[in-house]
Amino acid sequence: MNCKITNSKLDPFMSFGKMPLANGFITKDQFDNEFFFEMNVCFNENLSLLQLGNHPKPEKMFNIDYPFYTSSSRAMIKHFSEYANWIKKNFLHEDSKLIEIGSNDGTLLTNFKSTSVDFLGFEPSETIAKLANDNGIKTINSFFCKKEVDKINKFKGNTDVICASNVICHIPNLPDTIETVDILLSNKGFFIFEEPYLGSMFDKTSYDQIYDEHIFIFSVNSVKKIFNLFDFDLIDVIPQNTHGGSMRYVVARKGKNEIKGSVKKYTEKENKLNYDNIKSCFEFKLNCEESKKKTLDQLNQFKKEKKIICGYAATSKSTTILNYCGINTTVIDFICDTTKQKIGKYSPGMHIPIVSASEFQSRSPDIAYLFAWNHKNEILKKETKFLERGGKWFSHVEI
Ligand code: DWN
Repeated sequence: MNCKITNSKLDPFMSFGKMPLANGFITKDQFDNEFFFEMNVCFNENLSLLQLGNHPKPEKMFNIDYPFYTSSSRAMIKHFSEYANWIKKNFLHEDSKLIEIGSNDGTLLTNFKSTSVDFLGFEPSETIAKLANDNGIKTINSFFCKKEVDKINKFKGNTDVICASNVICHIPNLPDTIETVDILLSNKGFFIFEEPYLGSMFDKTSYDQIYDEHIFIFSVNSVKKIFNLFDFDLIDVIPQNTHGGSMRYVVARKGKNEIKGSVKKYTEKENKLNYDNIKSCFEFKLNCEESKKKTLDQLNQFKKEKKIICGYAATSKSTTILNYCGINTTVIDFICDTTKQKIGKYSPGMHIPIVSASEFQSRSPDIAYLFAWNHKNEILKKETKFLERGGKWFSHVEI
């Protein structure tokens, strides 16, 4: 296995075993032909970078069937409206150009519709790109990569902000992405992206952040080191509450901006906690094993008590939990979800039926495994009746 940035040889520090596609929700007739890969995790100490050892090709994951829509969470719609306002206020002027990588259904870009900013999204899923275009958000249905830049000549060397959210960690050929940013970004432009944060994952033992699509789990040290290789500076980092703990990174051409104190603050904090070296990975591995045991003990106890257990939200993360812990329909009867593309299908690998959110009430489960624990506030607020009638929330992370 080789580092996706430096090509140096890496040995995995842990394996989660055979994993299906995290968003590979399937029908019954597809059970026998399901795709699996061995999900190993490696750490490049030179870059302080946690990454998958092997993974499916991007085209296998992000295609016409991709079923995740950013707008599926109201809290995330609000977050992206605030994120857009922050970008407008700090980085844009009237004639600015802006590109979003992996713009999904346009939840962020829609906030630029009423401005004079010339904006554009790149989205590889045909269905989702079409939805965005139908809603008036100009979206190129493609991966963001060097071979696409000739289609957008006016943006070359002329883009003030290139941004992304929960996307850069999905791109195995990150060097190509950074070189594409280099071609498109203006001399004084900014590359801004936010991603699940390694420190939060280690803190919470939220190992379910690791799945096929999350090729990298970034830290401040790793982002700083990667971008330095390409003549860019990491100039600011801002922690975010989204997705169980994320970090927003602001990157600019080398030497063009003052580097804010936040970068030093977080690199030093990470160094103290060994997040910059493999020691923390070994500890994380032990924590994952302990978490798996605890989860299974608790679920088995619920079963002994004859409780009906369901899953709440068929998240990508749940694919890791269910397959790593070996939880199938003998434990969880169904998973409810709001996404119409998932309802009526079965969960990847463990084949638990996905049902509509309305069945959460009609089937009266005793226990709900909150797979979207990152949307806890939003979900608990709308599901108050569940607790009132004696239901109990469960998760492997503290909720
Ligand atoms: O990086 C990624 C993140 C940002 O989003 C992707 N690789 C894919 C996706 O990950 P996820 O599936 O773990 O995302 P969420 O946002 O934790 O979960 C989304 C799912 O949860 C959707 O299927 C909708 C469902 N959901 C629900 O059923 N009821 C969500 C909410 C808020 C709800 O109330």
